[in-house]
Amino acid sequence: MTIKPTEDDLLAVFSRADLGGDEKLDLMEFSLVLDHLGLSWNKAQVQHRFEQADLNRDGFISFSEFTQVLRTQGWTSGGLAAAG
Ligand SMILES: [Ca+2]
Repeated sequence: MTIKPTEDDLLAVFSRADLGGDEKLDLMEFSLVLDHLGLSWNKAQVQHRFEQADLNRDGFISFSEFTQVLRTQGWTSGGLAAAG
C-alpha cells in the first residue's frame, strides 16, 4: 500500500527539517526530510534527488519545489519502485 502524504503532512515534515527556518532546505535538511518520509536512500541517491528537486538550481529546495517533486516523482513511502 502506498501512503500519500497530504499537503499538511508535507508542510509539517518540511518545517521540521527546515532547521535554519528560512523556508528552504539545503542538502543536509533535505536528507532529514527523506528520513521523516521513511525514504532510505544512500548519499549518492539523496544528492541525485536533491538536484532533481532543485528546479531553479539555487542550491536549495523550496516548499513549492518540494511538493512539486513529490507529486511528479511519486516519492512516498512504499511507492519508490515505480519512481525509478
Ligand atoms: Ca531551488
